[in-house]
Amino acid sequence: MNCLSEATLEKLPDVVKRPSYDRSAVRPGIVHLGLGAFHRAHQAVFVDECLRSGAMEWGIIGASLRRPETRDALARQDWLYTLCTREGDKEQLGVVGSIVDILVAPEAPEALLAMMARPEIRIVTLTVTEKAYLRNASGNLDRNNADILADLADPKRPRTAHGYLVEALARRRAAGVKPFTVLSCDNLPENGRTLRRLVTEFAAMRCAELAHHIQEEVAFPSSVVDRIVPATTADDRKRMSRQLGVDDAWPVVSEPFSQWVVEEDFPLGRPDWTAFGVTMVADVTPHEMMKLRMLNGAHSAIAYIGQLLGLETVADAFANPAVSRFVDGLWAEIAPTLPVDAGLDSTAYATQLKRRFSNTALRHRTAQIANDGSQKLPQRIVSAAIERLAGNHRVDHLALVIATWIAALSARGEPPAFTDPLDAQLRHASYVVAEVFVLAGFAPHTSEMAQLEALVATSLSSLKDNGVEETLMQIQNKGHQS
Ligand code: CS2
Repeated sequence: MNCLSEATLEKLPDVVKRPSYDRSAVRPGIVHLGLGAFHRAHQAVFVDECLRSGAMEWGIIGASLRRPETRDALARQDWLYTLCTREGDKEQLGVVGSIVDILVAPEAPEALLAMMARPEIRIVTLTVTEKAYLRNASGNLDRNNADILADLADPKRPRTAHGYLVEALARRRAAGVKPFTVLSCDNLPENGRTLRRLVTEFAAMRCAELAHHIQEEVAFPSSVVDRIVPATTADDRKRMSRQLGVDDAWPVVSEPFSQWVVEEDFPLGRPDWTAFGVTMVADVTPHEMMKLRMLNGAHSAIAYIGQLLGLETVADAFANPAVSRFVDGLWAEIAPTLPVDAGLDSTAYATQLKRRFSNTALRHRTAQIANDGSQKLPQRIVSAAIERLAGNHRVDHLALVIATWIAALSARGEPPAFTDPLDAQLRHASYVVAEVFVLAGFAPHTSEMAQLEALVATSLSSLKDNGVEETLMQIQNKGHQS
């Protein structure tokens, strides 16, 4: 079978949407760091819409910070790939053309730095995942991280996103080129401000003046991204290639829903995203809290409970009434912690989430979401629990999510079904609650944190003594009594 490429686009079935623009006329305007499936199903699709409207100066140069697979697969396809959106038995295929080149950072650090320094690059977007922000237990830059130290020693061959951003910004400054806007698209609270703080801290280890320049001159708008994008499987690839009539070695699968809320701070301009469904705001905080706590918080709960009950996907787990009732109880604890003045409706949001979590066509594996819990739970679960405890409110469900995380970590087989950057230390600590709290940086040690730790320990004992289903049932009954 021929492979997907510019040459085979015209052979695709009529129902498949494809780039309607002349891709040879697209000029790069964005560099994206962390070229995973999420970027290709989200930001690249919004940019594709802009290119369709004729704004040809916003092509994306994708950069993989680690592995070459995406570049290797897409190089044969003129960087084209298919996005398949699925819900129930509805499926829509479209070819995305907004990525115009891919660099693999470890192979070509100089090429990536040179690209980022070019004046026509006005935005650098990132999806590098929570752990790549390299925060220590207090949320500051982990100055002892081996990659950070390597980037300080050899700034021309960075390993970290911080290293690339700082070296590229230094080169632009030296050449009198205005800084690009840095747009974080990771699931972190205040992702732009957080990244600014970490990058400035890193720059200060190189040069105080450079740190000052970044602090004062570089825009780091925060953004909230949302689209459920499970890892693509071999079955997906086969199915799509069959439907396309050509081979696509690297397609992506997602739900139809897609949301992007972005703070308006782009000194060098930006694509006209608002015309294509992006919400531009002055402050993303209310959207961010709702998304991180309601969606991602529930996702983590479903992932760990699902792992403990042997349920493979989110839809499988959510179809279990004990799990969906638990999630309702969790949302009831979370909703009052959300800002009220932004006019966002958490009840309508929860109703929409129920439908999204029930999408059986996605096969979003609980093991995939279970990864990196130590990096995810602070903003998804712990912060809401602490706020509630400070107001003397119950946190049974929030505490149980943390307990299921610890239980699922200790019950992983070999090879482990999911991993965590703290694995070595967590194993060493034998998954004892107090030690896990310290390692995961669930600190500072306030009275609320001590209370939470005690509640998690009780929940963990219940999981061990009574089993998962019985514990879920008990929590439900407690809710009715209180
Ligand atoms: C998930 C997210 O893997 C995870 O931790 O919770 O990737 C989630 O699917 C996205 O944030 C949805 O927008």
